[in-house]
Amino acid sequence: MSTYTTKENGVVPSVCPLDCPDQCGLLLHKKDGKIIKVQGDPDHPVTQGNICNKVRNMPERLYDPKRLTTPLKRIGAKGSMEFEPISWDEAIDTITSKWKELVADEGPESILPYSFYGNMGILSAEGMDRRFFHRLGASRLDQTICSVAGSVGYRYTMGGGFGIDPMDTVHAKLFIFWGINAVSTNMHQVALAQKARKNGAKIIVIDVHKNRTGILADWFIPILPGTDSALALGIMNYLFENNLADMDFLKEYSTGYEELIEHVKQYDLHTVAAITGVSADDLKNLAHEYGTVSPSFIRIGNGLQHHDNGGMAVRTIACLPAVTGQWLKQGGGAIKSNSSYLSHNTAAVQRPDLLKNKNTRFINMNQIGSALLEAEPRISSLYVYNSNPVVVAPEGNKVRKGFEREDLFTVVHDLFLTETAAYADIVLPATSSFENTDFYTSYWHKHAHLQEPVIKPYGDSKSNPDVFRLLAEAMGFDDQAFKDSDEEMIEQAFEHPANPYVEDISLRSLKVRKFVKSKDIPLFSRRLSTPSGKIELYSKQMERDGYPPLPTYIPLPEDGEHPFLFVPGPNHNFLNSTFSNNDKHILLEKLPKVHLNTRDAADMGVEDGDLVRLWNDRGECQLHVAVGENVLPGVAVTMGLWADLPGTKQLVNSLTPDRIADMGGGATFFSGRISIEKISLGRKSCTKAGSGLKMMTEKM
Ligand SMILES: Nc1nc2c(c(=O)[nH]1)N[C@H]1C(S)=C(S)[C@@H](COP(=O)(O)OP(=O)(O)OC[C@H]3O[C@@H](n4cnc5c(=O)[nH]c(N)nc54)[C@H](O)[C@@H]3O)O[C@H]1N2
Ligand SMILES: Nc1nc2c(c(=O)[nH]1)N[C@H]1C(S)=C(S)[C@@H](COP(=O)(O)OP(=O)(O)OC[C@H]3O[C@@H](n4cnc5c(=O)[nH]c(N)nc54)[C@H](O)[C@@H]3O)O[C@H]1N2
Ligand code: SF4
Ligand SMILES: [Mo]
Repeated sequence: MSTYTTKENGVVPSVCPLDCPDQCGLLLHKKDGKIIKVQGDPDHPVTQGNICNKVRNMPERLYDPKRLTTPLKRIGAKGSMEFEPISWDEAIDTITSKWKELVADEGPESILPYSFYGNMGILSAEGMDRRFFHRLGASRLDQTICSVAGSVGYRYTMGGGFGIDPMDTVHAKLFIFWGINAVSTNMHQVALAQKARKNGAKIIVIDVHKNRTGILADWFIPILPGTDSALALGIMNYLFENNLADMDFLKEYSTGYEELIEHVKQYDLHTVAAITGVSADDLKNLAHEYGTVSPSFIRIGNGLQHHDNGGMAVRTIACLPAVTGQWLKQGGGAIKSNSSYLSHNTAAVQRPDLLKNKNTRFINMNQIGSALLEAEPRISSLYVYNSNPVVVAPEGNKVRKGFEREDLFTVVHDLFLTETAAYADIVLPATSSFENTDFYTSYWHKHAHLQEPVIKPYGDSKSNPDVFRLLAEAMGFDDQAFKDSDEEMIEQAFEHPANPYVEDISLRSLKVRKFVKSKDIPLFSRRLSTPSGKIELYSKQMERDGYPPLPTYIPLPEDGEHPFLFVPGPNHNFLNSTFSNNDKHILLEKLPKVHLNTRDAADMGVEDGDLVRLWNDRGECQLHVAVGENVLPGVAVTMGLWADLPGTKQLVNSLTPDRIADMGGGATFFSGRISIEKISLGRKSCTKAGSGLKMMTEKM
């Protein structure tokens, strides 16, 4: 147990636990045993004392009266939010009795964990939980909801989550934010770009929506959703045609450039303009700048890979810095994710060896609705933690129908009675990250952080690892794996000779230094982790896996006869659905809106503020319109994963497809089509939505 818990007052270092690339160093100010203020840690080498508004407001979330303090059992219908408090003993006994029965009657695969990174702590998100479910033999969850398609596409090209050190990007003279709303989702990368801009750098944003990031760009390039591969291929073609490619770099560090040169000839300016909506002139200017300004840096976002062709889109963009030889320039290159630098010993932490049946099925988390309704053999129990699938998963109506199943035994472990918890048979209260021991590894900058408990557990809440220790004991699992302490697990994580980048990181170094950087080994001083050891412009592995071996534009599939492509992304003041239950954050976001082009709005006879119905074969939503030039005609954009408040229909995932992307089983949130029609004048409906909001927050 840490010394921190004994200090009632003072300032304690910490780290932001949220699923955000920046992973800020924090200082927690304590008074009388409570956190009263959250501040950025000025000592953190990357985040340097700046944090976002969401986390500055964290004390409100920590001490929100709606926070769960005790286990609950359902006493009303599923979804009715009627629960009564029970003890931990009763909760654990109810869960494990049911699971023992299920294991005997239906086999352990009838039980499914459902989790993501509501808390990015490795022990909280992929530690004792994995050990437990491996030992139990439960169905495995394929964790595909976030970035997997792009990660697989990037890995084919670059060998893993390896980009440049973000601190080097201050040296770039050209920044391209490509499919990333970085002002909201990676604010310190924007700070670095602004710094570079003072030294003459130019910022280009390529996006389907001119949001906060588009607004700060020197040049905003609107693109039609799902067409980024074509744009990148058009740039490559221009670079080769105009002798702007770095042939020396390509010869030395890549495979297949000769094939690539021939292949991209089909992507001439006019063909690409017709596909992407980017004019031939703009494409030419963009390609010319990319070919002549150096160092240039591309920050590849998650948005552009939430498409059926998202893996290939990232794979294609990842080829660009090779064509211009940018990887060898300080500040040149790209970042998709830097997670591989800090990869730890997952086998030691997660213990896959405890799983006896190596053929245990996987359930793709993007298809949880279908899985609950159709999987054979059926899923009879679900254990949800670190995630809120009823709001965040696609095909939301199917998801809710699945959760309503009377014969499904559902447990939800969370800090709040979320929309998902509303369907639980047993709800368990979770500690916040500041109440736990854990470690964190950023997927953007290259630092690992230690979290030690800063405050006592809130009410009777427990951390994820502690709940799994209790469940293991009650199931009669007496393996040493369940007796390891949190600190022992952190030690095991960094016993990892396979990754030289984490050589300096250990429990001890983290305790002494708060945050420890991965080793600075230049990426191109070693073989890349691709089969050839080089950047694979031509990938034999992709060919073997059934993909075109060269980067290729593959259009989005049909999705019904609906006129709009629907892009429902995250917003500034929530983090996925986290904070969507906080009045301050809701007020900052005002209302969920759908952004439409002026021309489309005029065609439909709708005006700014009007309430419209968005619908397709999967479901419907009712949102207020924001009219303008922020999106291209034929595109409809919403922001934020809002809860469905009484009197509203604003769950955007009611409309999103659960089709699986081209790579890694990824999500296709942004590849759905919708129709839109006017309902009534805005003002009246606005009031209605507002009062619904109040009702909901009072109820929760
Ligand atoms: N404030 C805030 N920060 C967050 C989050 C949050 O909810 N709120 N969520 C966190 C999580 S889990 C993640 S994964 C990241 C996500 O953060 P980002 O990587 O920024 O991803 P998104 O915001 O989903 O999408 C980025 C942009 O892609 C655009 N886009 C959509 N389709 C296309 C396309 O086909 N082509 C192009 N060029 N652009 C397209 C969208 O309009 C959006 O502006 O942010 C993390 N940080
Ligand atoms: N339409 C649409 N849908 C999307 C996206 C999109 O852009 N558009 N983005 C997708 C992406 S990129 C992602 S990553 C997913 C994210 O989806 P989720 O992972 O479900 O993220 P959150 O909605 O933030 O929910 C996290 C939950 O974990 C809880 N939690 C936090 N800490 C702990 C803890 O220590 N223990 C336990 N037991 N619980 C904890 C929080 O209270 C919260 O309820 O959403 C996806 N859904
Ligand atoms: S959400 Fe992101 S920007 Fe905000 S404090 Fe956490 S890591 Fe930093
Ligand atoms: Mo994500």
